Parts: sequence; C-alpha cells; structure tokens
Amino acid sequence: MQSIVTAAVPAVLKLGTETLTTVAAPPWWPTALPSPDVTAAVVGAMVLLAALAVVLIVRVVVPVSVRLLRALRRGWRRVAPKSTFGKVMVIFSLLLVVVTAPTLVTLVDSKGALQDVAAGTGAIAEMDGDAVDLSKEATADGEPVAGTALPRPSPDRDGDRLLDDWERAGETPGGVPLPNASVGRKDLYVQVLYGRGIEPLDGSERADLRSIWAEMPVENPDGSTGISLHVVDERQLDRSVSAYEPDGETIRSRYDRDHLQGATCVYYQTTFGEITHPQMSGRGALGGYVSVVDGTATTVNGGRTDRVAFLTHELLHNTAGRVEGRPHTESGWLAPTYDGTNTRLSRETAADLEAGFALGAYEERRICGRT
Ligand SMILES: [Ca+2]
Ligand SMILES: [Ca+2]
Repeated sequence: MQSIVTAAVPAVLKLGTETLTTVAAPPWWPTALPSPDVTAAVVGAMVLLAALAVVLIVRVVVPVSVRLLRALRRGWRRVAPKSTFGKVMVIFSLLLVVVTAPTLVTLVDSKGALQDVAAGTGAIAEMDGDAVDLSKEATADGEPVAGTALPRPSPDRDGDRLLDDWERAGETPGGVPLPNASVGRKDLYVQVLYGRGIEPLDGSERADLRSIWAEMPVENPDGSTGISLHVVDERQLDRSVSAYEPDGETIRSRYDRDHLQGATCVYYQTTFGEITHPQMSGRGALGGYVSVVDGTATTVNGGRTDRVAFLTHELLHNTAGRVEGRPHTESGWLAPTYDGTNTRLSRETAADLEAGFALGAYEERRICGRT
C-alpha cells in the first residue's frame, strides 16, 4: 500500500484533534470590514431570526412545557403514596438510583470499555490527539490483542530493542544495516518515505534531528546522554500521500513491509505526506514503529522547520509509549501542542526512554511476530 487517499472525506466525528501548529488567524477571519450593504443585510437577517425565535418560544416552547409539567404533576398524584413517609421513601429511592448509577454501569461494563474512555484511553480517546494507541485496539478481524507485556528482547544492554550482537556486528542476522550502532547507547534508525511532491529533508533538517535527539537528557549504560538518531533510508514514493485525519488503521497500514525489506521492527518508518486537517500535523503509533507526518510543514519556527519538530514528537510517541499512563505530557516535546518553544524532554519521558523503548502489544504480536 503506497498511499493514503482519504483527503476528500473530512471526518464527521471530531472529538478535538491535536493542535500542533499555532494557527495565526482562523481561515474564516475577514481580511477587511464588509460593505454597509452587507452589514445591513446581516443585521436584518439577525433581527428576523430573533423575531422568529421569540414567536417559537411563545407559541410552542412555553405551551408544551406547561402541558408537560401538568402531565408530570397528574402522574405523580396518581402513583405517589398517600402518606408523607411514603413520598419521602420514593424520593429517597430515586436519589439512591442517581447516586449509585456510575457504580452499576461499571459493574455491567465488564470489559472496562467505558472506564477506558473515562481514563483517557480506548477508542474514543484514540481520536483525541495524534497518538494512536494500537495496543488496546481490536485487530482488523475483531479479535482483541492481549495486552500482557512480553519479556524484552535480550541481551539488549541499552534498551533500544536492538540486540547487543546485532549492534556489535553493525547489522542484523538478516543483513539489515545498523551503521554506527553502539551497544551501550540508544540508537534510533528511521526510514523516511516521501509522498510525491514532498521535499526531502535537507542537510540542516537532518542535522537538527540528530542534535535534538543527541541532546535529550536520557542516560545510557556507557555513561553518555542522548539518543543517536540515524536517518538510514529515504525513499520517494511514486504516489501522493494525503490524509485529512489519519486514523489508527491508516497509520497501521503505513508500516510498509515492501519498503522495509526485512527491516520490520528494526527501523522506525515515517511517511511524509500532506495532512490537510488544519490542526493536525502528524500521528504516530503509541509504542510502535510507524508514523505519518505533514511533510509540507517546512515553516521555520524556533530555529527549525515544523516538520522536524513534528517528526520528533511522533518518534517520541513510538519510543516512549505512554508516559505515566498518558499519551501526552503537559509540557515539552510530548505536549499536545507545539509552539516552537516547548522543545524540552520531560524528566518522566526521559525515565521511560532510559527504561527501554516501548512497544505495544499489537506491534509485538501482530507486526513483529513475537509470542
Ligand atoms: Ca541495543
Ligand atoms: Ca544501541
């Protein structure tokens, strides 16, 4: 699969997608004051609408409400106990039902789906932000993937999920190159796919990416700090890649084995395409190997292009997974919004990375084939 073709289908259900770019002015904002004729027409229409609303309230809403209240009163007289004690007991029982309803819902909701939503996880929250938590999602055939963590690959001294032997050899047993790998320092190998019309990363963007990751306050077993990011493979696709609001399935399908050629679950893969949603700039699997980034975001902000910052954010979703149980942190690189200045790695995120790169259950079992 080489392209995402969902550009013409804006999502109907939008539960607040992440704002990664600061929109200077809403696109509907008028550039000049309207003419007096237009102003008069707008004011006239508003007066007319207000008059209609008044008529509606007086002729429909008020009579219906009065009738409803009378019906309720008649109903209450018919069913209410005669004694005062009886009436108090009925009211008390109703209050009890209201108070205990959340507990009853929890007991009935045996799979915990509603709790997941309330806690900020699950399918609904998955749309609320650019992070895609595939670890809790059902697979395409509806079979849920068990979330029990598997033992980490071993021996992997630095926790970058690349085995010590591979890093010493500079390649995997399957021959996937790992140039300049270090056994005691975390390495992050990234393959970048460019949709048609997207400018490849230039030299300064590449240097920015390397220094952003190298300067992260993540401690390594060899005593160094930071992560070595290697843009190890770049490919131009022969089709355009465009999406309005890429969902979990779209992201999942972007981990393209054809281009990885054996590097599945070794290289992180990002696709630079065009994301047409005005407030979304990328999405990445939460604890996974794949992301989609708006490659048209080449505006320089805070000394670096926005797309370099967006790719960093998505790669952090990939490698850190949840931080203290949440996809985003309040500030820093993993904050839900980017303003060009929040380029700091939170202590909690650094600790997660030091403990080893994360991987979701879906990726581990269905993509990487671990059991
Ligand atoms: Ca390693
Ligand atoms: Ca390493």
